[in-house]
Amino acid sequence: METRGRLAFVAALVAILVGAAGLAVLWWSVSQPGAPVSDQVQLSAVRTGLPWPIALAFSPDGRVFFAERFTGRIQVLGNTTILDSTFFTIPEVASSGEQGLLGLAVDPNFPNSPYVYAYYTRDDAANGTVYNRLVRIRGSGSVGSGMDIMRDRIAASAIHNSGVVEFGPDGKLYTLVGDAANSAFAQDLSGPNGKVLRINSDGAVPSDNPFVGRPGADADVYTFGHRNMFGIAWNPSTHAGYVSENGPQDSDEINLLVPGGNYGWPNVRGIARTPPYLDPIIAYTPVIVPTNAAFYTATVPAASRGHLIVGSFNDHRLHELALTADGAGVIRETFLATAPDGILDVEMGLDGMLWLTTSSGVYRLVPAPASPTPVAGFGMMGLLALAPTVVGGDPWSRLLPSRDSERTPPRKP
Ligand SMILES: [Ca+2]
Repeated sequence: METRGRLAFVAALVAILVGAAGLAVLWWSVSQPGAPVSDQVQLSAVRTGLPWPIALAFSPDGRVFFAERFTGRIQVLGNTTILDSTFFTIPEVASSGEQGLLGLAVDPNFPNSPYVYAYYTRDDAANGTVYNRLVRIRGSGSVGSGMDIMRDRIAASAIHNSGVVEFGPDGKLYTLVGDAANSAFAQDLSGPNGKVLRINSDGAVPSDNPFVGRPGADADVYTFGHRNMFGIAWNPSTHAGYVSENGPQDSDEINLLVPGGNYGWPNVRGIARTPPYLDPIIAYTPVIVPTNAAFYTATVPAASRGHLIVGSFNDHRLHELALTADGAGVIRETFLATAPDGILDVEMGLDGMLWLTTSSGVYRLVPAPASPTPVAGFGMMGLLALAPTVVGGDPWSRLLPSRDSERTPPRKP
């Protein structure tokens, strides 16, 4: 009996140790940058070692364009046999703080309508000034042949330039413009700063823009009262639009766009319940530095379909938001994956996969291979199978400023 009791004690001890080891591996697994948070998908590197690929744009002809923030290059992604190539290089790109080549969009009818749109901070050294610009580059075969200015001399600053450009499901081009560190701009309808702009692809004002005909208003304005936005996404079913917005030391926001809506900056921020200002669907304190976003339409995980996926520069995670039926609230937040560094762009690719970029790489979220059968009830082998598969270091991030110099630098695990 004594021996049996001792054996039982040893067995119990072993079970506890195995359990503790299993939990330790679980903790290790989910706390590692690069470790997938969902066990059904994992990040797969498309390119690493790139100089700040800040924006992706998918052409209907299958090409994938990406913008390099500091070089001004708009690149076309190659494949295993074709090297990446340069489509166009924008000259005189300013590079202080949050400046640079910041946004990229391809015409939805490309190449029949052969335009690639970009937003950048121009270092106009000849005139001793710096400002933001929206331009379009005419495509001619595999290269761009020239650049037309769509919107010029948008006030710039070292911070709060925003700069994301994307076509909406209505075929209009949306441009996110930050307040250029002058918060009064955001409530001033006469100019583009602190606004979401909406224009036709040829630069004309859409006749149904909310401030058309209002004396003194900039007719390109779609929404106002914004601070510094790094992301926009549309629900593919309802066509509702959302922007991600960076607060100061508190109150990052995800906002549901309503034409003509006033999102409060600088008078209120976060969930303020102060009409006429529109509250975000979710606010974050402490801040996460939300970047670009996309509605998830991939097949795996099926439970994530239709959710709003938002990248975070600070915590490197894809935040997954399940929204209420009316799209105006968040039911729950989970995490779809963790990137090896701060996330910049987030897009659904034409291959049906979610793509993201960091300061040095382009990645796709792909279905994970089936895990081996878990052992000992703690799934250690399965968890080990989920260990980071992402390759490539990130030598650039340490050389670069925070996305928002008002803040402490983003946390690096
Ligand atoms: Ca707000």
